[in-house]
Amino acid sequence: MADAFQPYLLLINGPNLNRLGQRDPNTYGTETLADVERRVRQVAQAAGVDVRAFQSNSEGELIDILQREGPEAMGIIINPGAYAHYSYALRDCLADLSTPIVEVHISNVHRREPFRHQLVLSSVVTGQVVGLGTLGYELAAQYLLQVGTRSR
Ligand code: CA2
Repeated sequence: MADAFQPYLLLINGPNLNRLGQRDPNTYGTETLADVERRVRQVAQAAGVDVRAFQSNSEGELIDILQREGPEAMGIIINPGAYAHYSYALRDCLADLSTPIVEVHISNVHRREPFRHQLVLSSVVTGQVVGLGTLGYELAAQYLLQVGTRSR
């Protein structure tokens, strides 16, 4: 007999976020990516939901993961890194999904360099959490767990 389907959140981190906690604590805090993934897992597991976490520095790999894991996910948390500012390929990929999506930015990109003010994924995501540090990932998970539980 086939296993019962286990609901999961998809947690995606883009380029350079593997370096979280290694430098620039004033901008990105002191937590590592492993810390962030652990915190999101704790929130999800309390609701009986798994987390599939991926980080990649490559745009194509991010798109492959989203195409493969996105359609069946209960929700997607994505910090696209700098791709958020210019990747129309990632935008097309997210626009193709009907899964709820929360875009997270650790720093308040609107208070930083002008090139970071443009967020090209805005109109294809459900919502954004910007500038609340790594807590933003946890808040995104809480939102997606509530929305997903309602629609299940
Ligand atoms: O604020 C965010 O979460 C960003 O998505 C982070 C990206 C940046 O390009 C975006 O404009 C805003 C960069 C992540 C770089 O992360 C590092 C963290 C620590 C050490 C080195 C890189």
